[in-house]
Amino acid sequence: MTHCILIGAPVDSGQKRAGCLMGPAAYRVAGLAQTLVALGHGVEDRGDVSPAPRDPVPHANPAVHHLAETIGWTEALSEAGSDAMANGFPIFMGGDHSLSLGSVAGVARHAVRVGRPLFVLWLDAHTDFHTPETTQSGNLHGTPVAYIAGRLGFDDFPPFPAPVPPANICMFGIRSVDEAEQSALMPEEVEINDMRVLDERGIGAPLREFLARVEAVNGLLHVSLDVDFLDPTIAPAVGTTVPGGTTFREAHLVMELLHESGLVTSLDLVELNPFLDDRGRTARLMVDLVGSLMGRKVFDRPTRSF
Ligand code: NNH
Ligand code: MN
Ligand code: MN
Ligand code: MN
Repeated sequence: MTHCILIGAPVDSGQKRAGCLMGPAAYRVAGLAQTLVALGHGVEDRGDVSPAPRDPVPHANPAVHHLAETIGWTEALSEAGSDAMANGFPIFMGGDHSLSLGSVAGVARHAVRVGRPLFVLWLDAHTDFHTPETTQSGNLHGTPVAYIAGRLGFDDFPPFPAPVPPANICMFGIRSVDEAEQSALMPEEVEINDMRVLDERGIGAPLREFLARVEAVNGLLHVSLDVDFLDPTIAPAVGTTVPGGTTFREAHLVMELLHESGLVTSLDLVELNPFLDDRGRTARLMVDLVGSLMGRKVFDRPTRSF
């Protein structure tokens, strides 16, 4: 039994296509809490975080937009995340991916408190490794991994508490990388399992290898699930669709393996734009994936027999 803490993060400032702010409501309507309760977990819904409004913050890169608002979310979600980590298993219901600037900062504060290394599993079509200086779209949802890894260029943000060593960051589903991200990632040890790797090796083997690394050092594991990790044919409710994403079963297998590992300690659900959904199917798929992560099985074997 896990004590799940739902944190609504209706963040829409990290990109330009309005709608992610309806994400938390969609997860509630799609039955996230009920799914967790049916699996035997406790659920505490802390409602939606709502940062105080603040004055605009200018930036040298004129493309950058909603900087002040995104800093506000970062501070508020870091606080909410750090509190929730001390009491249970936080599930951040987004909201666009800029929410992870704050959610992972909060988790990292907790990691320092308990003296355990933090690992991050990034499930996404994109590497989100821009800084506010390198982004061409100006969309700050393309920056959280750079912040988490301690890249320079985030002076306007609160300093990231204990940056995560790049070798502790592992990505799956990658199929859209900007040039500036490519060159910044090249010398780093971030593990990038792009779609080519998944085509060649399948998703299970590289995931098991990563989980073994987490387990070996008793790490905390934060999972950040971007809707566009999934193929747009099964998950249309996202502003940045990229063809060639993961299948229904690949995504569930990831969640099933994560459950079996018992290592996951926090989760982001990001980029759901309910305004773009097809009769709620993307929201329901995301909730079902959380179901697999939290213990729902296709067939309940006494031991793993394969
Ligand atoms: N790399 C692009 C940018 O920074 C796209 C980022 N979009 C995402 N990230 N959805 O997950 O604008
Ligand atoms: Mn706006
Ligand atoms: Mn993303
Ligand atoms: Mn993405």
